[in-house]
Amino acid sequence: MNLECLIFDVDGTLADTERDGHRVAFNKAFSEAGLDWQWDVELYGRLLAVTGGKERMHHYIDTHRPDYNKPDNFDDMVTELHAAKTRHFTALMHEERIPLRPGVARLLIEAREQGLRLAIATTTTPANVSALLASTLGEDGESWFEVIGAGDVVPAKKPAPDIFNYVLNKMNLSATACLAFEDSENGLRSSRGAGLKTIITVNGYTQDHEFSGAEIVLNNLGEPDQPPKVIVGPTINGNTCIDIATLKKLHNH
Ligand code: XBP
Ligand code: MG
Repeated sequence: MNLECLIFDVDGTLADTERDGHRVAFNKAFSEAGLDWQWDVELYGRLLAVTGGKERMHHYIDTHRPDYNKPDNFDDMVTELHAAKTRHFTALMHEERIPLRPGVARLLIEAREQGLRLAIATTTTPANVSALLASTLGEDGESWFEVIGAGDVVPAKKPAPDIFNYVLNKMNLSATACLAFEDSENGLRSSRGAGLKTIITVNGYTQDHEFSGAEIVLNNLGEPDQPPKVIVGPTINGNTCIDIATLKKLHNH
């Protein structure tokens, strides 16, 4: 089966958005609302076990704040807090402080040159994806991706496979014609659940996750002058970075 399409997760995979993007935006929304909820770097790492911002806030209150008396309209309050958080996150992206991870732009450009199809499968809100792509790839960045599966478009977020299945259906592709790119255990469970071979690039929050079932686990995709480190998986030729030729080999493996 030929490799036809690359499907990317966003948070932690395209860019390291969690610690200095999402976490900061949540905290801004909380203090703006007069709440004493503040998520430090370490706590946020634990809260990442639950994907989705609204789901994460519910999880925080349920597991970390037994002292908090939920008002009757708690669900609406979380929805409002989440809208404020999205506003803060997109504003942060427009400040252009969070770059794409090593090798991401290079690989996307090469994929486009070689006629591969590109898509996104993420739990984050669509506006966040648009803001990140515009700030890193330019105003037409979103148009590089044929389908952007994001947020509440499927009811069950990662680790459920639904968002990857949604993208495959929209593109009329079988999983065997694609590779997925993920950074986390929840992401890998989701992509594998949809039958996708998966490339993992770890980050500070996910380096100790369980990645069995991945084709390869790397520190990042690398650049020609900055080869990636293979953490688990086959050696890639010499000093090369992850390019389309390497991906085709991993896909046929
Ligand atoms: C990303 C997430 C998202 C963001 C927050 O997971 O878990 O929930 O942290 O996004 P993945 P929203 O990279 O596996 O898709 O606040 O917009 O929900
Ligand atoms: Mg991720």
